[in-house]
Amino acid sequence: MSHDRTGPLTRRALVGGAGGAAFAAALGLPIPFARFLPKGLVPVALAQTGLEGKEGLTVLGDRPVNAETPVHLLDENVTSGAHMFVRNNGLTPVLSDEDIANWTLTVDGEVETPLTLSIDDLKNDFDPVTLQLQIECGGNGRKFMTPAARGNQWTFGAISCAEWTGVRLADILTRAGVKPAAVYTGHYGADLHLSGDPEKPPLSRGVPLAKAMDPHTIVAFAMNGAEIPLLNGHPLRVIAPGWPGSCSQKWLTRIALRDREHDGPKMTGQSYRVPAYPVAPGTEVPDADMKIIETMPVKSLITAPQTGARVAAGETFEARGHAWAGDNEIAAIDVSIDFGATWAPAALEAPANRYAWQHWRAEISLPDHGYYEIWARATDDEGRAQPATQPGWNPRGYLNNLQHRIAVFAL
Ligand SMILES: Nc1nc2c(c(=O)[nH]1)N[C@H]1C(S)=C(S)[C@@H](COP(=O)(O)O)O[C@H]1N2
Ligand SMILES: [Mo]
Repeated sequence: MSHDRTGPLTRRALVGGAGGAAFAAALGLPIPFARFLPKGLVPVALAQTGLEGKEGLTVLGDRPVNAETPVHLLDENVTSGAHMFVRNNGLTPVLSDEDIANWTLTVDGEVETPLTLSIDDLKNDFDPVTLQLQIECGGNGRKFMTPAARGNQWTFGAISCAEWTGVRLADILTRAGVKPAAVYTGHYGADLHLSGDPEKPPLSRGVPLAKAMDPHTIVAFAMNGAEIPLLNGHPLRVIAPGWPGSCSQKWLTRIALRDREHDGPKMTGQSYRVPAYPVAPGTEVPDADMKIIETMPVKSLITAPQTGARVAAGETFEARGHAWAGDNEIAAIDVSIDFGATWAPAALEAPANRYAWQHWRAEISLPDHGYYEIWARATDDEGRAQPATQPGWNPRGYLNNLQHRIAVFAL
């Protein structure tokens, strides 16, 4: 297969080849002493793209940039750009106004008519859709896996639910004409591999054709009524809601229809895969026994009060948060103040639309002064509930949907 990526940044980057020349292309200036730049060192100007526009996130790493949202900052019903987590596998592209103005999406592979669409084409030639859609990193919760799994040690904050505007991927693919051989998509973005090699996409994942044709899978050009934040994929990204966030390609330049399961970087081996059968914690599992993660599991958060809160004993206060369940809906959410010995149902709102997280609230009063924990447990519409500790262990620490707990001091 070809790893050709289209789009302004990559075309520019391709002019120079790998290493220093590619960095120069990304920076828009030559690097006179590029020959002395040690291999593996990323120019500071690229590595420190930083977290512009973000507020209060916990930084897990800066090369690539990875930052999660403290749970209490996820209290908003619709996640703001400032509070949306960032998960990068490569370098955030450096984009000029011209790059954005000339942005195109190429649709090729197993299609009757390959397309090259500008963002104006998407806005003018297709029906717009606006939906609240949740995106959760497949590794959210990895920190709580025992034995530990390598990778970003996300706690609870690699989840967002913003309001996205774009067009249905199904409409784009239908316009191109889906060939009978097509079974999977392959997504490509304009971010640069950490090595600076423009031939190597940092990540290129895809979804089965049925998920691509789902009316909630979109190509988005706006978020919360404004531009998408650069770190979250401006000016164009896929949203394949309810599936690992890695299916939602940022800085989208190309979608290829494949006649087989896509095999781009992070699609194969152990990436975003779990054992096809339950394994004991710590087991080494051969690649052949790993299957691709599709829907994310049922999960919930307590976004208020903030953990560590002081409340008055015997007085009522509100606890609240959100719950979501991948392709499914939430059927119930229960809260406990006695370490899970007893549970009481919380009030649950319907989702704004399918694939939006659902808000819940509960009136709580703590009987006496002392230390308490509030635990939340969501159950999906197929009767699956969150476990109190880690669910099935898997080598890369994906899909950890253990219950969220907060500490509360009653005074
Ligand atoms: N082009 C590109 N798209 C990408 C990634 C990436 O590294 N490059 N990371 C993916 C992963 S693993 C996740 S979880 C989501 C995170 O989306 P966010 O950074 O907007 O929160 O983006 C996905 N899309
Ligand atoms: Mo992810």
